[in-house]
Amino acid sequence: MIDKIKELIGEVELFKTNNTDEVEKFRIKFLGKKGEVANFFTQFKNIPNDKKKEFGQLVNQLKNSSLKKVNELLENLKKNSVDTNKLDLSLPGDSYKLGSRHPISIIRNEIIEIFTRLGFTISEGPEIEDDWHVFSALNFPEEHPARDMQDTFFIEKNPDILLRTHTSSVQVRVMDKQQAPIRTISPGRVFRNEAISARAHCIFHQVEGLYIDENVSFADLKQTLFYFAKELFGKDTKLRFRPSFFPFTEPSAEVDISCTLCGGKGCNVCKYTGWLEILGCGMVDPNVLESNNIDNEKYTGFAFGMGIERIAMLKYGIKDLRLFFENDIRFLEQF
Ligand code: 2NM
Repeated sequence: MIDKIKELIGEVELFKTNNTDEVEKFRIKFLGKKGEVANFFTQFKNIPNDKKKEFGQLVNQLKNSSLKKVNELLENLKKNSVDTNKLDLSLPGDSYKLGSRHPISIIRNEIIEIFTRLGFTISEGPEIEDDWHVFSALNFPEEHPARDMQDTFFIEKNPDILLRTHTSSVQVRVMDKQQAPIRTISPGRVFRNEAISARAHCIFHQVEGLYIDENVSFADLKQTLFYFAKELFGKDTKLRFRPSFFPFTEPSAEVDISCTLCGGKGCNVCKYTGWLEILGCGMVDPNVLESNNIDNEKYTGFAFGMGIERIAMLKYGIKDLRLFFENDIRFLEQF
């Protein structure tokens, strides 16, 4: 009997719970009317006289430690639970911080929407490319400086595997799979081996366009880009074409829009010229059509390419390109 009480005292010491029902079960087991403590007290008269003192002390110890344990557990439960009587259910909840789209995604989606309205499809392709799709199929001569390590990132010093420097490589893949007519734009990330500054980054985003059909002329190119610029920058936007050079187009041009800030009067954004450069374009060089197995007697085409960061900087008045890549929430939540 003495050993049994000692064993129960040990059990009481070790008992733990976070559950109100378990505490009540424990209380009934030890302190209830028919519980262990009451049971031992009724046995008291049967205990031999020389053991009564020790027995009585142990039963009292069991009773006191059980009481203490129950109080402790109830106190704990109270501390850790919310008092629903004091809870004001009419208070407004904590507000969630909603995320927002990255400015590059916003502009890319706007560009995509404008060109899909003109019947262009969207095409995508790999960021790791081979020389053929990035350079050779696009009429870049063997000794063209873009093929230099200084300008292009090569994978493991293999001059055939590289990070695409423009998304025209996607259009080579479209021409592989699809015959003319083709009307597609390819938005995507491109890579150039450049020192990072406020105006340049080694990773940026482009949208390139390709339109191939019978009788496509420079007039079609101008009209398409004119519509695009008015949709993106507003209906009063003027366009200026300046002769230029790209390996994959002939003739080629760079396109300026009238300054979005001063409307052409001259300000520090347009460096007092009234014009801002937004893209490059031209008539697809017949060599490119031939390299891609498109009949260059029957078909002509135009192509263009623009940097999304540059357009976002102009539209939002952002002065440092690096902001697009830092993911500073104070910058991002403004869009
Ligand atoms: C530019 C400027 C001019 C271009 C050419 C092609 C393709 F695939 F047809 F050859 N895609 N994009 C192109 C033409 C890109 O970016 C400044």
